[in-house]
Amino acid sequence: MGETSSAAADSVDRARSLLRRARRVVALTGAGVSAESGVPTFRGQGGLWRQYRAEDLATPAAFAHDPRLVWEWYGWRRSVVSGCAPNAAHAALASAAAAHDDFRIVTQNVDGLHIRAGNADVIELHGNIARVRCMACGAPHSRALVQRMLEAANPAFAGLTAPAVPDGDAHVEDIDFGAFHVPACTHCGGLLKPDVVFFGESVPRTLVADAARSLESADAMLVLGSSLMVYSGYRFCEWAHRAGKPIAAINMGRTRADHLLALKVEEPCAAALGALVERLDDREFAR
Ligand code: BV8
Ligand code: ZN
Repeated sequence: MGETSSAAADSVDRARSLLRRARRVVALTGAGVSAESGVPTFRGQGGLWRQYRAEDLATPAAFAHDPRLVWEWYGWRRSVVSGCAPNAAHAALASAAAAHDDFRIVTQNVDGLHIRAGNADVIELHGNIARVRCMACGAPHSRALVQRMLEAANPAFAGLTAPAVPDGDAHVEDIDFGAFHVPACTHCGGLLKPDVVFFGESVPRTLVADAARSLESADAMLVLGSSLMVYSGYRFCEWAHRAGKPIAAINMGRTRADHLLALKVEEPCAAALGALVERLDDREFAR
């Protein structure tokens, strides 16, 4: 177990006893789970939405206005994520989900690190930047195919990587993105977009229903590394609270659901989660 302060060790114990009584658990994760892998968060210190405007980069209107800029933005984020590895928090969650099929992970993250940590059936509410989808017919396209199409249509961009720099700004060579050709759907010629849910788009109903079913049969909910500022994540806490299910959070700083939490551990996810899940087997109901 990584070092956690004594007060935190005490709240980890309280979270552990809350979990000990739970037969089924749903864990909702956010950017804080990936922070220790080096993936930028959104609203905390150095957060992406503190440096960039989501309205310019992550809404349908932004994409309609300048698809090249949005492609560049997700290309940069993909290059940052591809240089990151899952951390101990992802590993702890993957082992808990592997050992207990009644331990379900629902994530707001689009970095794919839960999958890379071995958690195959994670529910990715907001999509995954490694995937690409057609805006018109919804047809999925493999990253590799799209990369080939991007480079064929944009020889000047071949192999372009936008290394992340400490101030979070992507310094790309001064290439004229105005000449950038956005790839078209191989089925209907529609516009291809990174397979993420833009602000203002709805989270796919099938994902919401799947997550809601898991929450309905759960006895407790964990919130891990999320400010819960985005309603599509926060509403699960409202549902859990209304159904009388206790919610424990591991999060540094305030969350939108602080008033709904049974308890909160203000420690980094990697250390606190390792401690929390190592005893999941002690549960009376553990198989
Ligand atoms: C919806 C993919 C119904 C994209 C994301 C029209 C335009 C604009 C907005 C709206 C709009 N219509 C409706 C909205 C509302 C909007 C919303 O809720 N806005 C909020 C901000 C007020 N919601 C939506 O648009 C959603 N759809 O409501 O559908 C609808 C449909 C049409 C019309 C009306 C309604 C869709 C939301 C999905 C948006 N896409 N991601 C991309 O990533 O590029 S969500 C976005 O926030 C992020 O991408 C991220 O996935 C998500 C959640 O953020 P967090 O994960 O919580 O991250 P954050 O940085 O905030 O917090 C991290 C926490 O961890 C911090 O507290 C930090 O202190 C802590 N921490 C850091 N390190 C650690 C740590 N804790 C522990 N350990 C550590 N080591
Ligand atoms: Zn299409």
